[in-house]
Amino acid sequence: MPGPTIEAERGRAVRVEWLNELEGTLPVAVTIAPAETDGSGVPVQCLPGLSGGVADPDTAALPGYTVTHLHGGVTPAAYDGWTENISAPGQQAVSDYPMDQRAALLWYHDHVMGVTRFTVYAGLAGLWIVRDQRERDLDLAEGPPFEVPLLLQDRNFGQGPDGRLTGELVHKTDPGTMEAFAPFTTVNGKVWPVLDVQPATYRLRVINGSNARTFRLVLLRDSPPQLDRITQIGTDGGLLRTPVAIPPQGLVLASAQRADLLVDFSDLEPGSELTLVNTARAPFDGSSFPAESASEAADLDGLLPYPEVMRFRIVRGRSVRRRAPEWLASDLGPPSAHELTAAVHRAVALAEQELDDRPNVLTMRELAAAPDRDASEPLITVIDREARTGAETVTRFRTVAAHFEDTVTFFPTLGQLEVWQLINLTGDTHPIHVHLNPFHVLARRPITVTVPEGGIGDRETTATVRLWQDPDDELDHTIDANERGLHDTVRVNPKEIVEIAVRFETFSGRYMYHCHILEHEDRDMMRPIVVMPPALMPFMS
Ligand SMILES: [Cu+2]
Repeated sequence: MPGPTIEAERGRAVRVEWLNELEGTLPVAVTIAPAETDGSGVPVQCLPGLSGGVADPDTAALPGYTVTHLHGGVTPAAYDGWTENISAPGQQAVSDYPMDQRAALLWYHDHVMGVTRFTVYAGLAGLWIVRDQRERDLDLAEGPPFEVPLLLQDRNFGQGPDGRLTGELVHKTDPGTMEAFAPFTTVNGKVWPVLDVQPATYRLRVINGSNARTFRLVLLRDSPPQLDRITQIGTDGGLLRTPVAIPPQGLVLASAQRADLLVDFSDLEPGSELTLVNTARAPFDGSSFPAESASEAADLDGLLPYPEVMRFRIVRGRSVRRRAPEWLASDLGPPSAHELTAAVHRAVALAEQELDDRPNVLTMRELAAAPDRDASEPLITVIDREARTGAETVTRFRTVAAHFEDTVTFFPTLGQLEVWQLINLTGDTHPIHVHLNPFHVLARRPITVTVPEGGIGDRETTATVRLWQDPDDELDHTIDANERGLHDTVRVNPKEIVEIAVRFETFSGRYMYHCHILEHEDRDMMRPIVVMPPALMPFMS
């Protein structure tokens, strides 16, 4: 873990024969612990072992089915890894990746319907780097030793009778938390590793490959934060326009998000050490934590027993400082006002349905305006208020699809700009991933959400969304400087609408969008989209 890193050159297609040679059954003990805390009040997810849970027999018997998705790849639909196009052990799938896309850090991972949280946790993931000449012209580090990919994941392990970790992977949830937030952070498959670095500028390609955990990364020397050493040059979709500082509280990466960083170790004496720590509580809801307190980030209630991620140890070498180029890329302008007006607008509500005896179900509820409503119909009512006059505008939406297997309602036209509103009705942050083309984050808007008792039904949604900030809401709902690039995954915080602009280009067909918290994706926070060429649209009944 991770799988082999694939390096591809922009414009040179890559064919991969994905041979499923998995033997045996899922090598993960999956359990729901009987209680949220142990006898001394420690949350069981902070502890190794099964915490009194029984290993689930269905997952223990699960053969190695796979379907591979290249996350961030601009890939024809047939090769994109549709979640139900599954290979059994002994079977194979051939995928052609055109690689006609910007240089970026991508990753490939399993996407099997209903069990992605287990297959990725078991290790079916790897990195994929797309290179291009423009990056070379900028003289950015390429390959070892100065370019280092870092795949961050949280993992838990079995515990023997003597208290030692057995090394067996454990996916543990509890009756109050349906996501697995494992206590140990691994980097490229190793718990809390140490990387020897020369006194030089390094290019770190960081990706959060965790099932559910969000990281907010802070670099420490002894204890003061060292965020000034870090310059961010790229995101999910490759280079930003210009280098940016990371946010003052640290670099936030939710599941599947990536950052391309230049980190300056050039002034450090051999023997010095820097530690990378995580200050984000779990489940993550966007709430803040000052970087100055990062050395005290451990928080059992926040399911963060060990903030440690990794250490950098300075070794002897010639001091080489590379400054970030002033300009990085000019090919990622956001859409113009005119394009936005002409765009197709769609709305999706992120909803969590509480269930008594089973883990909650999360869904992406596709909405349609309901001017013809009747008074008894369950609707999402969106209220806007003009600041000056107080005049209110009311729009009502009905839910037209919720579960993955509900009928398709999103048929984007190939080449046409789309604006999607992602309305979060839940209490947690969801990293929403769209397959095929990367998007721009247009806006984050604070909202006040009211959901009546029973408002989130199996397919019906009743809620009121006011387009102004809840007085109890302390989030600032801004777009960070490092979010002004191209993304394939965006965090949608509680009490927030995120607007994205996406243009599906080059390839038509059936794709998906979903929450990248794998426990959410598997428990139905995923929907199909069908991209259609404009010439075929008149023939769609
Ligand atoms: Cu989610």
